[in-house]
Amino acid sequence: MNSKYYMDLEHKYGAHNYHPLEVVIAKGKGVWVWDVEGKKYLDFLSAYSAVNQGHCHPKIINTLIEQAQTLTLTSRAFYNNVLGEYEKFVTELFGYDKVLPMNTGVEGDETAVKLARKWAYDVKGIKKYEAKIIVANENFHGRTMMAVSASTDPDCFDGFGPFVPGFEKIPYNNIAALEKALEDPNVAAFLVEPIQGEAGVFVPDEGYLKKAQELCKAKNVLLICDEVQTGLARTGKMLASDYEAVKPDILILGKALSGGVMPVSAALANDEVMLAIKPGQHGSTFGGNPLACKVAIASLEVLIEEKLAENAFAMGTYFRSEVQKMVNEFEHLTLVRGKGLLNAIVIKPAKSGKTAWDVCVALKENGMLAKPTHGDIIRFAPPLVITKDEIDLAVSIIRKVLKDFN
Ligand code: IF1
Repeated sequence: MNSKYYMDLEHKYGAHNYHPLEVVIAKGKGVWVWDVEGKKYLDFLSAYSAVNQGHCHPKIINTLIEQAQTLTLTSRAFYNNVLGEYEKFVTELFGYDKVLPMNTGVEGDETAVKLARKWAYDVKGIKKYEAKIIVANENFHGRTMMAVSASTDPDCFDGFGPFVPGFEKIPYNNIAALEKALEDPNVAAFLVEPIQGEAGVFVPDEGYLKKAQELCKAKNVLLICDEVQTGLARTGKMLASDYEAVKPDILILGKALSGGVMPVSAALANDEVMLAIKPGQHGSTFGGNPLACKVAIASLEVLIEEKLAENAFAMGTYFRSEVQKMVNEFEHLTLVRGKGLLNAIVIKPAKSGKTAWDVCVALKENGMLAKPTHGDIIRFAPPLVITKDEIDLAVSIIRKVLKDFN
């Protein structure tokens, strides 16, 4: 069976809600993946930052196998002997009183929004149902109706209304706009990504998050950080909010919380917020299952033991400096930006009509996988276990492709 067979199969029997690059991956190890023909590629997407620890990390996979042979799911109708251990580990690691375990990233966002609304009515004293959540333009929080309603991207929301009310949209990286929006006494929370991922790795000005936290605090408004993509060592610190010593009132984690092995997400908060939700008011069949909990502990331990935040910082700094040399050299490469190993380049379309998509196709042909976004942006986010030699190889592939791009 060749690649074409598998692509045809997906196309015929699967919904057309994605437009994948034409490569069929059959195996992964560390920063490398192999297609069904056996060709090897450097993975510069990491499943959208879910495989920060590298593909099929042995410690995580061994943990998975062991727990899968013992107990996988009990539901939350009963206690299990792993959940508490995980809850203690993750709350102590991030410094919160409590955690609410969910599965996908967007469920973490949903949980945070529900927590903020409940807290607003029960603790802050906002009149039912007038609570507002401030979000930033060009945000990405997932695909549910709540996230779609909070979105300003027509691809996300157009055609899917009626929308969930209660979201106030303001420009990102704009303190004056936040200050103005916070004048409304019905604001419960400000939900924000420390770096906007889907928007094209948009890094806000230094001090933005810190100032936002101060303003929120002054108005008794919760700061919710969506670190689903930026968290867990991706940007060169355990959390992107660590750069500004900001501890959000609600922290949302996902993706790499399982090393890309299964969907595991979490919302963390202190008691004043977390205890606003009472038994029976929120949950999920799979949230907090023993398999997910064991895998999450192992995934977090790998980040710490292998110093992946430090490696992401060092390799990211080196990668951007190498790519910056090419920005000065190649007309069609207009900029590189990012933090740690969450980076993006912007490609000016060629006279021939070629775009960032064609750059990604050429990268693939040369053994490197990356995906374009918004037509002209390419995200570069390899697993954090990447070495300097592998960065050098990636840089040489990018150089070769851009040299021929016209
Ligand atoms: C897709 C981008 C990445 C996220 C933040 C929550 C979620 C995400 C900050 C939801 C998800 C994804 C989902 C993926 C594409 C993707 C993405 F291109 F949209 F921007 F990562 F770069 N908060 N991000 O980035 O998490 O429910 O998906 O687990 O295919 O939609 P989820």
